[in-house]
Parts: sequence; C-alpha cells; structure tokens
Amino acid sequence: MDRRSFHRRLLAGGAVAATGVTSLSLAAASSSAAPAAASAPRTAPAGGQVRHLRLYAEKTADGQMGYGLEKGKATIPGPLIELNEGDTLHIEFENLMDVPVSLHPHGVDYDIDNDGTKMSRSHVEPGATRTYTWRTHAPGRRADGTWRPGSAGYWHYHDHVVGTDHGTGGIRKGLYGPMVVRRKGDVLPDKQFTIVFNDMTINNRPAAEPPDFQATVGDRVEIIMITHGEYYHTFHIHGHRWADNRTGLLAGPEDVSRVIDNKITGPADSFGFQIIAGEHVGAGAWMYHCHVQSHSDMGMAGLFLVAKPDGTVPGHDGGHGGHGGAGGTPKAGGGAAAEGAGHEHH
Ligand SMILES: [Cu+2]
Repeated sequence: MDRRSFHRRLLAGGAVAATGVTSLSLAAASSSAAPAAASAPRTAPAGGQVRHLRLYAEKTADGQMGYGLEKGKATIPGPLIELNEGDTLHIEFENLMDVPVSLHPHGVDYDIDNDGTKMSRSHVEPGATRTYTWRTHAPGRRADGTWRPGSAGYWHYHDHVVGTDHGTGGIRKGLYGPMVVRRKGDVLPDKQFTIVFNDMTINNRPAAEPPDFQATVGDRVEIIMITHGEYYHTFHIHGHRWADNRTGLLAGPEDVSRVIDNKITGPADSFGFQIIAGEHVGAGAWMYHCHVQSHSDMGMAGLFLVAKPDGTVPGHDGGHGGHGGAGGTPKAGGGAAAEGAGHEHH
C-alpha cells in the first residue's frame, strides 16, 4: 500500500490514539509566539534562573507508561524540558504507578542523589514524591587553561528502574522525553517536534500509525531526535538538510561542519537541528524515516507535512492534517509550539 492509500484508509478509519510530543517551555524568552521569516529570529537569553516543575509518571490508557505535566495527561515522549545554560531545575516528581520509577537525565549536572537509579537509592516508590535537581553551566576556561564545555545540547531523560536496574522495561513502555539546553544567543525555533526511534517504533506508536508533523512553508522547525531500545537506526528526512554539530545550524561561511540529511543513531543517542520548512523545495508531504531498509519497510516512517500558507499540502489528500495526533510539542507555560499538542486530524 502506498502512502496515499495508507492515509486515506486511516482518515476513513476513525479515531487514532493521541500521543505525543509534549513540551515544556522553561526558557522564558522562548514562550512568546514567533513572527515568521523576514525578521531576525528570536534568540535564547542568558541562563541563571531557578525553575520548578511538577512531573508525573503514570500508566497510559493503552497499557504503556509515560511522563506528564498533569495527572492523567502523560504523553509519549514526555514533555520537552527546555533550559538555558546556567539554569537550575527542581522537578517535583510523583509516581502514580504501582511499580518504582525514576527520572534519569542525560547531559546536565546533578549529584549522585539525583541519579535516578536504585543503586543510588534515588528512585521513587509507588505513590511517593521526590524532588530531583538538575543544574546546567555555561562553557569557560578551567584554572589549568583547558576549555570546559557548557551544558548546551539536545539531551533527554528516561526511567532507570522499571523492569530492570537499567529501566529497560520503562523505556520500552514509553518512559522517556526530550530536553534542550540552550546557550545565550542560540536561535529559537517556531515549532518543535520530538522523534524517538524506540526499538522498531517511532514514539512507541503502532507501525501503522506513525506520527506526522505539520508546519507551514517558512516556519523555523526544530527536530529533536532520540534513539532508545535494542537497535541502531539512521534518521533521514526528505528535502531538508542540517549541520552535524551542536545546534544543527551553520554559524557562518567559515563553519566547516558537515551538512547532512541522514545520520546514524544508536540507543540513548540524541541530536537536534533546525530547518526552514520547505526551503528551496516548497510545500509537500515530506517523508522522514529510518533508512535501514527493512526498518522503513516495517513502518519506521512518517510524514513532515509542510503546508502552503493557505493550509494545503500539495499531493497529500489529508489536507492540512496527518493522522498521528502528534502535531506539535506541547510545552508547560504555553509557547509557540503548544498549539499542536494532542491535535487530532480526521
Ligand atoms: Cu532503523
């Protein structure tokens, strides 16, 4: 079945579970809606704030597990956490499940009591609450003259205790989420989407219902790509390219970062980049997929739906709509990307 008939069938087929990509804007300046193109993009402010967040772990209606910002609203992937270098984040984390769970971050600073592992006794028993503290820092020179990297990057967090002491069962069932730490001056996106290759799924969705993502030509779109599970994959998106560096953007004509449209990615890897939707190529239903052929054949493929300003997507009979319900990356505290959260398009 080709993609079009596949979509037609889904559009006719009625409800598809919502999921998503949820997000949470802790970065103050990124909360306001962005004007399109032409004007200079917004940029990240300096960090240094102390932020607070409530987060829940719970079972989802379909028998999976997720993190959420409100009870009963867990999503897979979990909320996008955004910080600026220098920020500290306190997460009041409640376990609404009947098994112990935890929160273990990649990329940020934390002491061993915040590791989110059983061996450090930093997991959370059923019904209990615990506050995790994550810190970030700007780059700088150490006393010995060597350069110390900052925290900025495309990172992620996940459970480390469900199933095994490595969180193998928790990750498999959906306990993972994205985190972006920005450096002062980093360009901020208009829309954000999180794509997680977890085992042979995208965002833990059934192979027949991969998430589609929507934007309009000219939108500055940020993709946060994470891999989990048992396999190596390659991430490829049609019609768009990015720089293989920290931000996914070239800093200028002298930046020698390689420009790519395909990247190998293994378990717990994460990277991100920004693209201008439809730049040089126009609107369309652009595929994104794992480029391991058997994997894409088994359903590891979705659509990046780039609409014309009138809302239509050429060649895509779903119009300005996908079937995934994962149109955007919801954020706590509102934000430009919140509009897509849990949308259904039928
Ligand atoms: Cu693959």
